[in-house]
Amino acid sequence: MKNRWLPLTLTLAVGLVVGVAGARLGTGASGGSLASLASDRGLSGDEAEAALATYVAPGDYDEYLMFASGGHSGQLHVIGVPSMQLLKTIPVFSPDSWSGYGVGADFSDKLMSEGSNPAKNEPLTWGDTHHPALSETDGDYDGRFVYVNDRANGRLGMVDLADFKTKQILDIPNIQTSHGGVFATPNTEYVHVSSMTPAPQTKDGYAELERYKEDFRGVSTFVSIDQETGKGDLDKSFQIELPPYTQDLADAGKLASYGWAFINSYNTEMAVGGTDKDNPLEKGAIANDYDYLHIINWEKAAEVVEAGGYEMRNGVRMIPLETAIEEGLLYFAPEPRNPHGVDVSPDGNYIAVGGKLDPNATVYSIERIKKAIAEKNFDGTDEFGVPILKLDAVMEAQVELGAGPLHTQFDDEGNAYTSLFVDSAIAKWTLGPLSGVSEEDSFKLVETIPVQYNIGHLVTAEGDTVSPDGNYMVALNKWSVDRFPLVGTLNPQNFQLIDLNSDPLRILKDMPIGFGEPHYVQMIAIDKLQKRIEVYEPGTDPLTMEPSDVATKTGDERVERIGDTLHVYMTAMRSHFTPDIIRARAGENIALHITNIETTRDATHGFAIPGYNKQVSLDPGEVVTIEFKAKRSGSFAFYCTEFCSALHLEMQGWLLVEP
Ligand code: RUQ
Ligand code: CUA
Repeated sequence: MKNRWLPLTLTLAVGLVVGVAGARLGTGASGGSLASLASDRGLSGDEAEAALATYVAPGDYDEYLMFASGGHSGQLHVIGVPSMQLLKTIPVFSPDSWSGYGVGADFSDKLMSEGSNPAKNEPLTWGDTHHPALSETDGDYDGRFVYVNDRANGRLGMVDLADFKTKQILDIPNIQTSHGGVFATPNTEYVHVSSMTPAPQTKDGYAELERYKEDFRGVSTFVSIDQETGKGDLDKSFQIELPPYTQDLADAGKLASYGWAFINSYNTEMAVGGTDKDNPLEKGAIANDYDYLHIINWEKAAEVVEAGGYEMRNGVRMIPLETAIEEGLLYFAPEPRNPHGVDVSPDGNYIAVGGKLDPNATVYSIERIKKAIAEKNFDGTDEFGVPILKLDAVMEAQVELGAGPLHTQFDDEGNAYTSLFVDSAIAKWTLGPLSGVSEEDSFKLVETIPVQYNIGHLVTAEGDTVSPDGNYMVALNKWSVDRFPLVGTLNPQNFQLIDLNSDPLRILKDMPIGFGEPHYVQMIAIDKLQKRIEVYEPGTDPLTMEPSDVATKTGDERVERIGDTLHVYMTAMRSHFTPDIIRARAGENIALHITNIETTRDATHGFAIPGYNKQVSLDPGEVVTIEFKAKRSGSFAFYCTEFCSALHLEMQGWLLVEP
């Protein structure tokens, strides 16, 4: 889709900036023409044009939203495009005191502890979000849910896009770390998470590194998604055991390749590091010329599981490696050593692998893969018995792009865009005839655009769907070097907005990312977010979105002592908590059930108690329970933390804990 604004603003901006049109701004502070404003600000014509192309007027909305992982901040960030403004941070694995997540609201504490398997872990209060995956219907983003993995602990978080809150943290059995293996299948039947470093599949989770080949295994997990709630259901999920290679980036087949999944691997050498200084892990792991693209038939795997072809392992159905091989669920294709991204073209025909150590994008086609499988066109097996498809038989093309190709995204015109980490650039190249490109133009490098600096991922508008929009691309750069003022020794990273409708490509805007290390991002058209609500139905438990058992209506406020717990049923309304004086005895358990009875958008209250490390956010209609032990006696002034009204400062009360 070509952009609506472009022809207009282009003419306007160029015209105005060069002073041809001579139009005047009515009442701007400068009072001058756009041309003199641009020159006063020291902007070139191109820069002034870029400013107009990304400007979202006050009160207007962006066309797209990006969901950006926040790396080891453990959060997800919502960013508008083209304005590149941060709209919101959604806490997933790490506490956030603004929203009260993990510092008081019972539902968030419950969530975090559900995702912390005490048999396996310390209580986890942070995570490393890497790869968000928006839910899909027919291969298109549908705006219902977004999922993101925890690289550090192999967990999956789910955010409901009705209220942009985390609703589930799922601890995935049999894997320890997870990296890029996250994707939603085209109808969100499953969200996939695979292990990164293989984990011992022994009873106690311990194995000697000499037994790496015997005891360690990679695992591909298909988390079954409840279509109503968006939650993963481990009982309906399944895993596939994989050889102990490092399984890395992954993508779902779509349309032509529906039902298939693709995972890159490295360290098929199974190097484990150690004291041999002549053979450190990073050297041992690059010895082979080829690693293996894992080709998984998940649709068939689901049938095999239903037919009983699994064993139970730590509460989840696991297809053993031998079964996966016997049933034809798993094949390998050679890929140039230590590749990085694997990305499926919008039509599902091509699978592009980023070389990382190889200057090429290697392109496979699903047509060739299916044919080679049918004809058993194998080059033997790996040492675990997985059939290896002949490279010649499955490879469609190699396109030389530059140094360090990582990830690939797509537009609506048969083009692919691959990030080049070493070159700090993006290469635009063409797909093949099956994506509507003429034979003679197929698989050609079109142009390269430098970015600042060290790009990891990149994202195009709706770029992982069956129908990308084109329009915009964002480079997610790891280093910003001198792009921003020095603000200490830990520097922001740099998102760069690129105009896909210009020829050659051009950078429109830099956005400093000073709130985490973003890894991957997905970009969705804002009008697809149909599920969003303004306020909760009065008395809603945000975790279930159902009426809460402890919701309180006006006039129903009360205090009840049940067992050794003091239950306080409280309402919050501008500008009063009812009751506002609570008497408790030292050592008593307290459960404050607070209902925000407001029905107006934005009428959020907070509730904080000094000395008890409790702060919650109560959005309109929301019910939150705060549970704690009144360990210390004292007269504690609790208060509303949101400036909600003219009498916000008067919105306070007392917790009197008698000695
Ligand atoms: S991959 S370090 Cu997404 Cu390029 Cu994670
Ligand atoms: Cu309620 Cu401030």
